[in-house]
Amino acid sequence: MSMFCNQCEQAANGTGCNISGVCGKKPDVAALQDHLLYGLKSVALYADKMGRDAEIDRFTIEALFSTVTNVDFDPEDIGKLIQKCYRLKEKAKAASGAAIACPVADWKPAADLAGMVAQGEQHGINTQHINEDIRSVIEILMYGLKGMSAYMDHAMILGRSDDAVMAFFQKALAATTDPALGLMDFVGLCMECGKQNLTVMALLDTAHNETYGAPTPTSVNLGTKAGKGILVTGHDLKMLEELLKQTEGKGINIYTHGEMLPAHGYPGLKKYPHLVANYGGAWQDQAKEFPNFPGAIIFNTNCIQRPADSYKDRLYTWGLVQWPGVTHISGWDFSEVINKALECPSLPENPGQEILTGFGHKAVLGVADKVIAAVKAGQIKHFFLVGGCDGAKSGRNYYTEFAEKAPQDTVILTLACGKYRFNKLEFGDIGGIPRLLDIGQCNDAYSAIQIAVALAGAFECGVNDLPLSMILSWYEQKAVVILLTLLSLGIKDIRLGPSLPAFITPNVLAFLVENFNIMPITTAEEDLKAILG
Ligand code: SF4
Ligand code: SF3
Repeated sequence: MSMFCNQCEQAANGTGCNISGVCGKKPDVAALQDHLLYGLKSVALYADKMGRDAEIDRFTIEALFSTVTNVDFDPEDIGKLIQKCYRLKEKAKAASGAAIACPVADWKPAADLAGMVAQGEQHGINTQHINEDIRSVIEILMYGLKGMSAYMDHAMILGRSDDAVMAFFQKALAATTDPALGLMDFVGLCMECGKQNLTVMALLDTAHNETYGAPTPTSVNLGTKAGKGILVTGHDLKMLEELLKQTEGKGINIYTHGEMLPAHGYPGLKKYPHLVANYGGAWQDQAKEFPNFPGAIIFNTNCIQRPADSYKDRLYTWGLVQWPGVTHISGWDFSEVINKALECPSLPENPGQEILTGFGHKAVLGVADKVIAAVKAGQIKHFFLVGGCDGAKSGRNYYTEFAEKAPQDTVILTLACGKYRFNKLEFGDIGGIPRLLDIGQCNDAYSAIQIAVALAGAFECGVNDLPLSMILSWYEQKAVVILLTLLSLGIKDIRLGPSLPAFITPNVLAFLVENFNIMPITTAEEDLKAILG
C-alpha cells in the first residue's frame, strides 16, 4: 500500500485512498502529511507541559490546517513545515524542561524530502493503534482538531486567539500518543474538542462581526460586469478585504466563488462597489467554471483541485493553500494578481439572477418576533437546517430534492458550500420571511447554533424539542468538528450524508446512534415523511 488516507467523504471505495488520493493527493504528499502530524504530536508532548508559546501555537494551527483535505498539495512546502516543526519541538523541549522517553518525543526528521517521505510512510494512521475502535475515535479527534484549526486560523488572521483552546490542541495531540488511554478517554476528548470548537467559532463570529459589521440580507448578482476581473474563492474575509482595497480605482471587478459568497452580506465588504457578483458554484465546479472566467483567480483556503492548463497561468494561491507549479502569494501584496488581471481579457456585461445571502444570527434574530409569531400562527410548521459541504461524488442530489420537496409552510436555513445544490431555486416567502435563509459559510455554523438556541429560549424548550431538523452534508474535516460541536451540545437526531465516514467503525457508529440517534440520510421523500409525520 503506497498511502492510506480516509479523512474525507470521497475516500476511495468508501474505505480509503491507497493508491493515490481521489482529491489529487499523491502518495508522497500523503506520507509527508502523516509525517507532519507525527511531528506535531512530538511538539505537543512538550508544549502540553509548558505555558503558551505564540510561535508554537500559531505553527500548530497552520500545520494542522495544511493537512485538511484540498489545502496543501505541495511536497516541498510540507517538507519545509516538517523542518520548522522539528525546530519548534526542540524549542518546546528546552522551554518545558521535560524529560520524555518515547519514540514520538525522540522524533527527528531526515534532512531531505525523500528521507522525510520514507519516515512519513511509517507514521500513517494504521501504524499507530491496533484496536480499530480506538483508532476510529482517535481519527475523529484528529479530524476534529484539523477542522478546528481551520476556524482558529481565520480567527488568528483577524487577531483573535484563546489560551484555553490552544492548551487543548496541545493536550489532545499529546493524548493521541498515550498508550495508557482507552476508548472512553478519547470519546471524552472528542466531546471536549466539540466544546472548544464552539469557543473558536464564537471567536471567529465576533471577529467577523466586529471587523466587517454584522451581515445583513443582501441581494447578490450571479452575472458579470463589463471589465477586468479577479475571482476569489475560499473562506478568508481579510484576504478579500485587502484585495478590495488594493484594486480600488483600478477598473477591476472582484467576484466571489464557492464559500466567498456570504462575503457580500458584510457592510465592511459590500461597501466596495467593485465587489460586483458571485461567479459559479461550489468548489468542485471549479474545473468546469474557471476555464470560462477570463480574469485572474485566487484561492485563499480550501478547496483547490488539480488546475487545468487552460487557467493555471492565471491562478494564484494564498495562505495555506498550495499546488505545485501554481504561483503562491506570500503576505498581503496582491500586485502580481492585479497585474495579471489587467493583462487578461475583460468580462462581458451580462447581468444574471439575483440571490440572497447575509442571514447571520443578528439578521435572523432581528426579525425573531415575526418568526415566532409565524410559528405560533401555524404559518411556519417546521425549520430545516440543510447545510454542510458540497462534494464531487454522486448522491448529493438528495439535498436538492430535500429542499425542493420541503413543504411550503417550512423554512430552510442553510450554510456552507452544500447550499449551491439549491440556492438558485425559487422558494418564495412566508409572510415576508424568505423560505430559504443563507446563514453563510461553514465558518458561520455558530450563527445557526445561536439561532437554534434563541428559538429554544423563545419557545421555552430545548433545541431537541424545537420543530427543527438538521440535515447535514459532510465532505472534509471542518464538517467533522462542527458535528462534534453539535454533539457536545447534546443535539440529537441529526441526519448525515451523503455517506457515513469511512473512519467510523460499526461499534463507534452504534455508540453514536445509541447516544445521539445520528441517522444516515435515506431518500428526500422518506426522510421528510419521517420528520413531518
Ligand atoms: Fe482520499 Fe479524501 Fe484523503 Fe484525498 S483527503 S486522499 S480524497 S480520503
Ligand atoms: Fe466547502 Fe471545501 Fe466543506 Fe466550507 S469549500 S464547506 S467542502
